[in-house]
Amino acid sequence: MDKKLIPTKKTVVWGINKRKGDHEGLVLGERGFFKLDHVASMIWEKIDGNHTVEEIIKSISSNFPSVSPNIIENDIMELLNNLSKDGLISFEYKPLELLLHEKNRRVLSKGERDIDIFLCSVPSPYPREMVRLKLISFPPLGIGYIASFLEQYGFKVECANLSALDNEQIVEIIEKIIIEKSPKIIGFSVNTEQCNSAITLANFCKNLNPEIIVVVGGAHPTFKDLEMLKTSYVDVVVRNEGEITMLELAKFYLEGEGDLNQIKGISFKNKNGEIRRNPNRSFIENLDSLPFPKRDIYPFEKQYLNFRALPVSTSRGCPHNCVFCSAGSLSGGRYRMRSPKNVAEEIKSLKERGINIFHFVDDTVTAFPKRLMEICDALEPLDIEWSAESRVDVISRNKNLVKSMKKAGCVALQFGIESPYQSVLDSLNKKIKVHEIIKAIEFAREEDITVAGSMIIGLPNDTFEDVQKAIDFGIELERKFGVAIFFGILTPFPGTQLFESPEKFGIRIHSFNHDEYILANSVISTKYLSKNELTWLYIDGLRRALENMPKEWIKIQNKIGS
Ligand code: B12
Ligand code: SF4
Repeated sequence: MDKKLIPTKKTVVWGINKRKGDHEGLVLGERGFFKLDHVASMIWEKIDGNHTVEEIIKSISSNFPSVSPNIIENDIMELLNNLSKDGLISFEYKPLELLLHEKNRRVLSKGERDIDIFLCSVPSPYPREMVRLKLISFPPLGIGYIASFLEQYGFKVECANLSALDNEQIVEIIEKIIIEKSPKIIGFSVNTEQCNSAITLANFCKNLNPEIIVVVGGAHPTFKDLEMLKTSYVDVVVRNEGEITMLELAKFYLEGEGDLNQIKGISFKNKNGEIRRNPNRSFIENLDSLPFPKRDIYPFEKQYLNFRALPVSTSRGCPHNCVFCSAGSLSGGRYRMRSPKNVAEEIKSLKERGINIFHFVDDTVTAFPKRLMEICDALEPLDIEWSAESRVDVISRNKNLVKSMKKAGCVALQFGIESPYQSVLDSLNKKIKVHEIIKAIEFAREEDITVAGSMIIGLPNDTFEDVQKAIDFGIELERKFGVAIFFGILTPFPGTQLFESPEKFGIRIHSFNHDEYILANSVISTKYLSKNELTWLYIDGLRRALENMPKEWIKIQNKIGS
């Protein structure tokens, strides 16, 4: 083994049990959980994508001065080889930053412009192997909507989902697009965990062409506009919805029309380098007025027929305001819906292109049962399959709605269960009842709809024992009803009440490194639980949930993909 190689974890799911003073690790690999002893855990912690094998050996040796360095070196190499054989680490991965540093600064000659705007969603720090599980490789809708809107006005736009590519491919595609097609604007779609990658890539683009305009939008920049602009690689932040704002920006930068100071919904740096935040833009009320989103998004344009499910959005926003979720503030509390006819037309047009499976990405597609009934009536003759997320309250009160959903092709539903304790649900402003959780699951299962439920580890006021009992509750739902349970650690995303006032909920935020905001490792501690205890409880919950995962869910997941 070349000691200059950098070993990198292929999983983000691991934890060390420090509660009882021991130092034992538990790691989730593709073939289940692996236990790591004391020393192996120390080595595992060093495998962070930044240390070479040589550096890891040096650092571990310094902890054991009385042991011969040769023995330590051999043991470490053997362990690394075994971890690699078990599929837990890889040696080929190069961090994006490293790859980009290897590239020379290149200033473009001004040529003909092939495209006006390049839009992409950026990679997350998740190891690329997670992509193989198709967790993040949907063709994204946000940039798809903006692209088709801009194309209506004659702008030439190309899109890519960089989340679905490995780092070498990302560098290659960005270079190719910027050098060969010379777009004037590059736009990045950014969630919190992707914000560091977005900044790194923005820097790379500016190096390739210092005149390119970098625009960022999406859930993270909407609330962290100043943070993004301070990096100096970002020119404009688009807050909230992007279609109309991006059109005005395109007109300004490409046609010299308008004035940045007058474009609503942007934050930007003016000529003097001062940061300006313009007033908010109002939300689009008539969603039917938008063109259907562009679906030809690299690398999906040729492959998406083989892809498992295509995302469709039938509404925007959420009328609720749960303290851990940014859906309410992202949409300014404005819930807007497409007409059933408009939704059916889009699905029909995709069906004509050979697509039969869809995933409704709405925050809550069931908010207005009457509209959903009408959508179901329109979808029934199309003979398609679909999945969606829903609140439990609506489903628990509408058995007929569930029947119609089933007839219209609904094969899977995901419910936000969050907690089995009524007082905790109330403190989250979730506005659901525990009995509604059970009822909704029963109704869906009676119609043979596969059910997944998400639950949160680390809710305010939960003790170690409370969380263990909450996990028991989730496992019981798996065993009794065949529900697939997914746990996530409470994470204070920008735009949530939890982020704005953590102290109100007895939460301490320990890390503002957004790479860590992935729900699988803790960035907080609560009144009763430390950061490590939360991670450990999460892993324990995950392990038990996977052991009891209904086979039916695995089948449906292979079909739907998320
Ligand atoms: C579908 C979805 C997913 C899919 C994404 C698939 C894909 N490739 O599209 C999957 C399941 C993979 C996923 C995963 C996760 N998700 Co998610 N997801 C969503 C969901 C439900 C819908 C997204 C969507 O398509 N919306 C419809 C489109 C039209 O809206 P949009 O994307 O917001 O885009 C508009 C604007 O934001 C803006 N805009 C967006 N990008 C850009 C770019 C530019 C240049 C401009 C100008 C404007 C702009 O303009 C668009 C059009 O108006 C949203 C909730 C929501 N309401 O948006 C959560 C949401 C985005 N997800 C969220 C989270 C937390 C996650 C996960 C961390 C959860 C997890 N660990 O499992 C991961 C992280 C993945 C990642 N790498 O970032 C949070 C993000 C919070 C945050 N601050 O980061 C959201 C907001 C949910 C919530 N309410 O908290 N997610
Ligand atoms: S958790 Fe669900 S119901 Fe609550 S605000 Fe978010 S999307 Fe709406």
